[in-house]
Amino acid sequence: MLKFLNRNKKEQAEVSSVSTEQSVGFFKKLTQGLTRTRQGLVSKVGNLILGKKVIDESLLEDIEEALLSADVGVAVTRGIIADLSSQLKRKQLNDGEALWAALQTHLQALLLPVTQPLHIDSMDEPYVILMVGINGAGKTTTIGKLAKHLQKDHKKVMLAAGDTFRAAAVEQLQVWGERNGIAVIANPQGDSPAVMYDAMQAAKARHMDVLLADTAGRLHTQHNLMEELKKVKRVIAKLSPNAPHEVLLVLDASIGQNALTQAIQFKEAVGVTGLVITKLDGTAKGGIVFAIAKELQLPIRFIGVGEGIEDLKPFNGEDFVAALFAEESNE
Ligand SMILES: Nc1nc2c(ncn2[C@@H]2O[C@H](COP(=O)(O)OP(=O)(O)OP(=O)(O)O)[C@@H](O)[C@H]2O)c(=O)[nH]1
Ligand SMILES: [Mg+2]
Repeated sequence: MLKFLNRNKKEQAEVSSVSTEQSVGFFKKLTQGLTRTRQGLVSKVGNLILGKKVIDESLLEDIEEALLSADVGVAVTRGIIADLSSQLKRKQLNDGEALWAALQTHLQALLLPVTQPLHIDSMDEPYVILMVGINGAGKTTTIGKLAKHLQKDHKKVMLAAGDTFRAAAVEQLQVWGERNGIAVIANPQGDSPAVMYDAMQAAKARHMDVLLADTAGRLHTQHNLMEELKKVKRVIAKLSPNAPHEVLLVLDASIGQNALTQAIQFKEAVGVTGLVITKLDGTAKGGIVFAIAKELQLPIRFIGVGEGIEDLKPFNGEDFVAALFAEESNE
């Protein structure tokens, strides 16, 4: 149905940012993963545009509603509509195709500043990545996927079982360790700072490139748990002054605007350096990525588009928007 609006879009995406066979598969997976958000946001907007002969303010109002219902957020939506409205006044949006293109351009521009892939370029051994976030956000799963991603990049990776609260947390991480064929440092008697101390020493002794540290899920309101996280950071820094090199906040996209609130609170409490947005598959609230980009101004390092080991993708705003606007495939 959106074919005329998407003319050349697929080809463009494949030429501009997707050149190798591997990245074609990547783009396909991303497109599939974003299906529900595309249906809730882009297809809705596309249908609105298709139904109108003239582009006018009332169409922009309908688009505004569609953006808001996909969790794009008030601030981003206002910005987009104000922009489109002024383009309309300047007679730059004469047809549906121009409006469609303007919307994509605006969305891509929003994601440009937060498209900053994780580069593990430190001379330190190991490069330490601390995973934080609320219960069930996807921290442990992301560690499992990230370990795979880093190993493909020829990095030697070790895991630290820093979630000492939940009964099955260590076993869950050990399963990911086995899947990746890598060591998991745990300490059934110790608290999280003690585990991290052991893991740092083990990773140094075995010349690991990267140490991925799991932590227990927590809310910013749980004072003792937030203090524990600060202590974990101090223990790591004592053994390696620049570490942790990255504090990755894992956010569940399916909780929509709540993810934004959590992120603001974690950022203030523990100094987040990057984001992972999980569960973009199976949610229609993927528009939250735009709100997060605008409000937090933190690099979005990776996105999760499934539960499998391959379902973590380095974030790229241009690809993300291209996948959102891609034609529905029947494959
Ligand atoms: N569909 C989908 N599910 C995901 C994704 N990431 C994680 N999950 C699922 O979300 C659930 C929670 O993931 P965990 O990794 O255990 O979350 P956690 O943040 O470690 O949770 P706690 O340890 O309890 O704080 C699991 O069932 C995962 O398989 C994703 O990108 N897509
Ligand atoms: Mg966990």
